[in-house]
Amino acid sequence: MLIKNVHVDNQAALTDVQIKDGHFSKIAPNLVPDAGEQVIDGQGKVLLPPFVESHIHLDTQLTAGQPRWNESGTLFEGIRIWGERRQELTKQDVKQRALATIRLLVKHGIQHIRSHVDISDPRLTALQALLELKEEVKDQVDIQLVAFPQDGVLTNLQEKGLMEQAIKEGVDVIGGIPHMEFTTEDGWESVHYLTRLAERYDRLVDMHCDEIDDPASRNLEVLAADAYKRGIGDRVTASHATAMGSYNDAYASKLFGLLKRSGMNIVANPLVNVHLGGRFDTYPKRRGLTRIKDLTAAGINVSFGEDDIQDFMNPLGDGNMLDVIMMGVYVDHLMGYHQLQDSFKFVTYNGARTLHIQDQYGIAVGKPANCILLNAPDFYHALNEHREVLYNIRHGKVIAETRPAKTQLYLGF
Ligand code: 17E
Ligand code: FE2
Repeated sequence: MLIKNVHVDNQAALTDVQIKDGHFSKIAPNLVPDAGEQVIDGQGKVLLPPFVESHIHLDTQLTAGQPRWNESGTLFEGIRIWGERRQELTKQDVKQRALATIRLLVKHGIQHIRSHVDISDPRLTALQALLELKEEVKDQVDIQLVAFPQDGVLTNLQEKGLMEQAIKEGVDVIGGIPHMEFTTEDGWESVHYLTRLAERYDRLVDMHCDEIDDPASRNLEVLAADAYKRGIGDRVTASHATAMGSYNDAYASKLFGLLKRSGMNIVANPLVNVHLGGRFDTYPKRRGLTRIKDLTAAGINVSFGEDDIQDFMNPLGDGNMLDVIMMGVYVDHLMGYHQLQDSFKFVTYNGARTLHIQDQYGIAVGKPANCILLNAPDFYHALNEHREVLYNIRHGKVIAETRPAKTQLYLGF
């Protein structure tokens, strides 16, 4: 396959990209197609590596209203509703909703997904379903599974055993939720316990960490210190980290030093956390997000996730990462022209770093030929005008193609 005239990685220069045997083979202007080679005319549009969804819960998606809607909009009501819905899970139910979600993601240019999966159900139904699904779809999308103890590993007395079982069944990543443990000390202990497990079983770590508007929720420093001391920072992620939006600046400054030294990653979920955050404030009302802009400026890796699509935590969402970016850049004041142009990195290269897949990711000779063609001359226009992913290409084969809708105006001017 030869893709002509594209702005690779949103760069100003135009080039061509050739694919052979599922890998990028040449990247240079004026390449000539071989006899019979498929040619895509990029028409001066942007070619990026596929979008990375670095935080979603495939087991809970598309359950909005089941058994009831989250009318308060709080995380806590959401967790209660899930506690009810979870009792009805079957493998088929999970697989069918997860597949429908993956279709939405692929349509919007995603090929790499990190999915948390709740392991509080002693039958581990959702995990079994997603382990099977991961295998079934692996030619089209890469899925990492995170063992997510929604009810806490110390708070829910069964959960330690379930965590070890989930690891043995093959999860890629160890999850956690220290801010939901009964006490501050239990939260810290859970972090130590889980990072120790990660070392013992050689797994990545991605905890829901301090997803609460409580400036006293400081599990992130414990996780960062563990990551630093164990030398596993690049394999460790804190998701949400929204308490950081409530920390004072002096403390944040100290924390940033530790985060930077640890080399760990942060995932922000701008849509869901703007929606769930600030729910206990009247006015002034906090935004409930982590410090995307400051973390980025400090050289700490931040990627974005959708978290939820049409469930008890988010009634909206259709798999489009542009919506996630849009919310993130608005809420954390990343609205400078260059910040907007660069904002694709939150759902591409930064996401790949979070997932620890950089070796196999990116548009470069020798790497797997995974890429997306956006219907825009640069990322600013793609974001602003919600442009389509025209082609989602996996190992040199088109796995999704979108034809833009055409509008005809009848205005007389
Ligand atoms: N569970 C949780 O604790 N936080 C979330 N944002 C979601 C599930 C989606
Ligand atoms: Fe989450």
